[in-house]
Amino acid sequence: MTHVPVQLSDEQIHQFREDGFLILEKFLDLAVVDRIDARLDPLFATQFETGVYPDEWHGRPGLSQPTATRQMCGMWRCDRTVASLSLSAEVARLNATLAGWSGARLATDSCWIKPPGAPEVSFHRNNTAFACINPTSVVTCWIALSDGTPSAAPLEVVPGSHQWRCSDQFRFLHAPKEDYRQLLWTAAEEAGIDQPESLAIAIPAGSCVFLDGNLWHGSGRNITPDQTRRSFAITTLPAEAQFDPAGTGPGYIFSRYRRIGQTEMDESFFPILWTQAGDRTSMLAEYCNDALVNA
Ligand SMILES: O=C(O)CCC(=O)C(=O)O
Repeated sequence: MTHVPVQLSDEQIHQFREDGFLILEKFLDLAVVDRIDARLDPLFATQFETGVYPDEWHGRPGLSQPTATRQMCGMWRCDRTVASLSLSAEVARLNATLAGWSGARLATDSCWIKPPGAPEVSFHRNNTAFACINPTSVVTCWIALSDGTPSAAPLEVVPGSHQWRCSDQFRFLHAPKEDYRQLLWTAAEEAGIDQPESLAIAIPAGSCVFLDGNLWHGSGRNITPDQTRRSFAITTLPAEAQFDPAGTGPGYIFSRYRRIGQTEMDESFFPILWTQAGDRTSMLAEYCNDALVNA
């Protein structure tokens, strides 16, 4: 089945810029959801179709606590079925259109699987992980792969918090010992906001939420006895993004891809997915299908 391109209205774009997020119901066909979802467990069982290991990996069945959140980043290089969604021009076009960019390149992809009992994910802003890149500006398309419920650790966002003037630093996000909203409280105080309110987003499988890179978000404990919450997120940068010169911004995983003495971002790691002018990194056509063109 072919995915029908989504036409974002001016109102939806305005809403994204005002609130810092936008929900799109029924974004993905359930056949695409199932195809991507079926690849995740094999990846956590170290079955990497391309032989490449991911950039980041948290929660290993058999080694970690059974309730640990399973998160992996940079999965598109490990598996070409996953890549067919991560590298889709459609997601990149929507991310770019909401942000007002003329093009988008992949920053990273990531899955977040929270089994019953999974602990909290600390509130954070995605831009913080990209501080070594200029502009430090990402948009994430977070896609529900399972039907969300209020008790199964839905994604929580703080509407309007992308506009706060506050600072923060990259931190480990999983199973915090302190209140998972602690950094949120600190940021709100710095921004002069009294009692910020978060909104839980429990959406059905195939629906998605776009997140501004400065929006504060996180998720609570999965308190259901039997529901695993599964999701997949695609994060993009503006097409023209470059590394800051070495040493000028904290790098986390991404600065390892900075070439010595150069600021250009290598398209093998940060491919151009969509531009208004119709550009796309040429190797993508060879690497995999586009899940939303040949769905
Ligand atoms: O799914 C979650 O619990 C957290 C997701 C998240 O932080 C992200 O996609 O940036």
